[in-house]
Amino acid sequence: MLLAHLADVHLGARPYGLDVRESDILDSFSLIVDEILRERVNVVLVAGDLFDRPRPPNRILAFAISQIKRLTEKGVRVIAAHGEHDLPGKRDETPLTLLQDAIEGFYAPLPRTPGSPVHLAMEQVLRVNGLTVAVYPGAKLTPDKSRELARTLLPAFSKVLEREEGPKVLLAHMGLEEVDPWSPAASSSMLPKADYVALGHIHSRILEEKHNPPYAYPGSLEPLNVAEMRGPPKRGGFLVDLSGGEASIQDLLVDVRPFHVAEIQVSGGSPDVRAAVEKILGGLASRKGPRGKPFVYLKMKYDGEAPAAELHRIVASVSNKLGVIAVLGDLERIRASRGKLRPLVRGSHFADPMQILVEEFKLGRDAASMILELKEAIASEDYEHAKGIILRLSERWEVISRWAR
Ligand SMILES: [Mn+2]
Repeated sequence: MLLAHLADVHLGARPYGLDVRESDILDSFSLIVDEILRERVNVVLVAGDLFDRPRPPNRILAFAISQIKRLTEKGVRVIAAHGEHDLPGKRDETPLTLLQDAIEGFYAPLPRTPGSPVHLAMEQVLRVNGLTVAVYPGAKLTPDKSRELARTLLPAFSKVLEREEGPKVLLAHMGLEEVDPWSPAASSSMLPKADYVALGHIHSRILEEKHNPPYAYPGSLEPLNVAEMRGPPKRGGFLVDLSGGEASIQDLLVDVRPFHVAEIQVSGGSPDVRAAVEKILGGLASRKGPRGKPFVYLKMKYDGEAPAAELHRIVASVSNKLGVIAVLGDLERIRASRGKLRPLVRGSHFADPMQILVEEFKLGRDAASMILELKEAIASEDYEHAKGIILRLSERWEVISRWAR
């Protein structure tokens, strides 16, 4: 019994508003499907956030269908848990339940009827190709409610899994206390006895092979923001062999576009900026990978008169010339003689709302991303979801205001 474990693929995401980064994510998914087919995997587990949003563009849905069918048509079974990004706030079909109805061999169970935890757990347990998979139901809940759900549901899963013969796994999109300081739903000691626990939600790569049961987070398939660009560039999933007594776990990796975070400090006019940007990007341009040009996130401290739009133009033109994909992600204006000025993010043609919230409103990135999520929810008239975010924000407000620098 060979499993592939993926999570946090975020099909449809467009980091920094770049078409090329949206395509990178799709290409990486298709490459990992190649790997899965090559390895002759029996079952693929996707631990949530297959999609970046609950109503993905139709072309993204079409892409997902075609890739999943490459697997199911070869007899590979694919089981997905729901992540918060896959869940519309209102009562509605999710993209995963649509795929389940459309593709034979793809499963994404969600509870249909309310019932006791054990009844619910039973409904969420699948038996596929000789493997028992308990699929933790995704739900948009406040942190308190999600902890409450985990407290009742995880023991119920334990009971149901105890009765099963053969290899068994838990598939869940959930933060654990050991690895998630922000909104953990449970601790690793609450995990049911299983041969492997396939998790998603945390975007960094974590493997706790010695824990009983062993659990892992593959991390996001592609870095979705600058925070995810830090750390080792290993991206992909895990290959889990359950043929022996215990899980034997290996990396199942894809080469992604090389990515770098570069910081420069420049003073003077446009020619000085151009020279400095040419120097730093020139040094990185040669670091191509199998996936081509590197992606560079540039942070600039600038002491000079050139307007932000001009700085963005310089970065764009130098990147073109040198064959890199670079964005001026952070711009901080400094003036040596008169101390720090407020960063000028207005008037830039690259108006990153995240940057505005962080730089202008001095919010932490987590708070900023919740506010952006709230904006999206309201724009898509997803008031249930909006309500959930407001509750989360209000519960965390003290923490958030302490984060403000
Ligand atoms: Mn995610």
